[in-house]
Amino acid sequence: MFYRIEISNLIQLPTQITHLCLFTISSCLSRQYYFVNNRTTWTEAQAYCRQYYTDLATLENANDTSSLTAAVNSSYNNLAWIGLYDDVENIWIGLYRTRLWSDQSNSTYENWLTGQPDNLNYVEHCTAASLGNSGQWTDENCNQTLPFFCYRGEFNKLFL
Ligand SMILES: [Ca+2]
Repeated sequence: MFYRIEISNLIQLPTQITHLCLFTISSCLSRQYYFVNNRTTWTEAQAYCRQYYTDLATLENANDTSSLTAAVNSSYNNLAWIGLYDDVENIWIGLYRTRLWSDQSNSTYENWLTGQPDNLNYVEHCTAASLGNSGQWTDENCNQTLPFFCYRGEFNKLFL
């Protein structure tokens, strides 16, 4: 079967896509998640993900959470690091408490477990997904060693 493609469409389409991608880059980018079953601190996990993948996992919506949890062998049902962390410098200078994503994403998605984040003993500045709780998040001490999630960014096939 053949589809007739108008030349004018071929010329216009890339311009529209460039526009879309410039203003909503995340809509062009899909993240493939990888579970790394080595226990490390959050900072070590970040370095590993940046070396071998793109970065620690960023999540933007419930679909991402589904993809993330699907990346795990079901035999592991505890905590694993994701890319969200506290902007500790701002806390120390008394401004406000802000969380950032390791890859600088501006995602505002939240998926906290009930009662979290609680910053227990004032030392919990990193975020872990609880695989026994559908991937919901808890704040944890960054020096704790946990498995972690990396992602590799791929442009949507739709846009290629
Ligand atoms: Ca906590």
